[in-house]
Amino acid sequence: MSIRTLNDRGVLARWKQYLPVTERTPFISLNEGSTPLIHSPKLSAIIGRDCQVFIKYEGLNPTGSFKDRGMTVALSKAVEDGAQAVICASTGNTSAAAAAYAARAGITCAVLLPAGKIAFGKLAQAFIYGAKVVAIEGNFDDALRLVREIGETEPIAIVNSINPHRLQGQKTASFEIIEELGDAPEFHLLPVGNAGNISAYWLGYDEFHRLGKSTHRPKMVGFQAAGSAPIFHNRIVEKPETIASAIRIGNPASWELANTAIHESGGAIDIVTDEEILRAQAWLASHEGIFVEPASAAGIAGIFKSLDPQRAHERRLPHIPDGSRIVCTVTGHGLKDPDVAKEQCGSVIPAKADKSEIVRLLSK
Ligand code: AN7
Repeated sequence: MSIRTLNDRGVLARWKQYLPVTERTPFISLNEGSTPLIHSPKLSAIIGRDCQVFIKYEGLNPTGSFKDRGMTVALSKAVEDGAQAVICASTGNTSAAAAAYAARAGITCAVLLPAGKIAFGKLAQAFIYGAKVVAIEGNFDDALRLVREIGETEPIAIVNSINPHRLQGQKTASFEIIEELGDAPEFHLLPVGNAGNISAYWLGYDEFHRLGKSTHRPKMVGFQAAGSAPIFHNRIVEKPETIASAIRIGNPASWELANTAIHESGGAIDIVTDEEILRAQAWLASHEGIFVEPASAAGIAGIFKSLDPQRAHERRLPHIPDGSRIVCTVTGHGLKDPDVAKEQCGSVIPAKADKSEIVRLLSK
């Protein structure tokens, strides 16, 4: 088997005809993408009326989040253009992906992180992949502003989603979904932070629809954390707060593109509270065996919110017709943020190393 064949599953190899690939583009890849689309019988039953819910499990990408899809394209193009170094601001996952793909490319990576606000697993990744990790006094929005300023004067390529190659790579998730379902779903639900991903999915759905590969485009429904919901409130949030640190963003870079996706598709932007996010995270793990980080559970929390009669007056999710297919992207792996899982659900049963005591305790 040739090495080429072994590496033919990455985003660039699989979807190159839809990506900005030239003869000179190196494929900086870790075989990202092609993630599982998992049917959720329990969520389908909870919604009822013949609706089917599918989970796009992006936590199974090489660095544990959807960011790898965009980063393989961004790093490949940066290397093609002769870059020696890349930089990004991040709430954690972008920095993990940038650091890994920069390591793969053999170039330098610098990441600007809001000090004290990065989940432990993501920080560990930036360290071990060998990035220069700068913790700034400020939030993600401050870090992104600084990255833009540094990019203006320094010889370093920005790999945040303001780099259009990122969204190009991320749109391939829509292609995979259409290929697997045989058509686009009726609804697509996902968390929204810097708003690149909802914009990228819309690009992908739109592109495949225009190519005749789907009969329609889904309604795009984004969920922000209640304390970090600039698009929902239509104003910048100066001090965003949420336990879902990945989406603790007050001034999203792709705000306009996300609004286009939402309005053109007939979708919506809604909010979920930290409590709803944590409940959905624990539910998904304990009922479907899918462990995601808190931010990634926002779409699942949105499904539960949409079914709560007490909240009917405040929700924005459009009516879901009978027989709809609903895809919910869960964006990052649960092991990214072990501390939250431990704090929420970490209770042990203390016991002596004694069989009968253990059996007695377990039968309680
Ligand atoms: C798990 O890593 O912005 O709306 O700097 O890590 O495309 O920003 C992460 C975002 C959802 C939101 N879920 O996606 C970063 C960063 C997870 C994430 C989002 C992020 P966008």
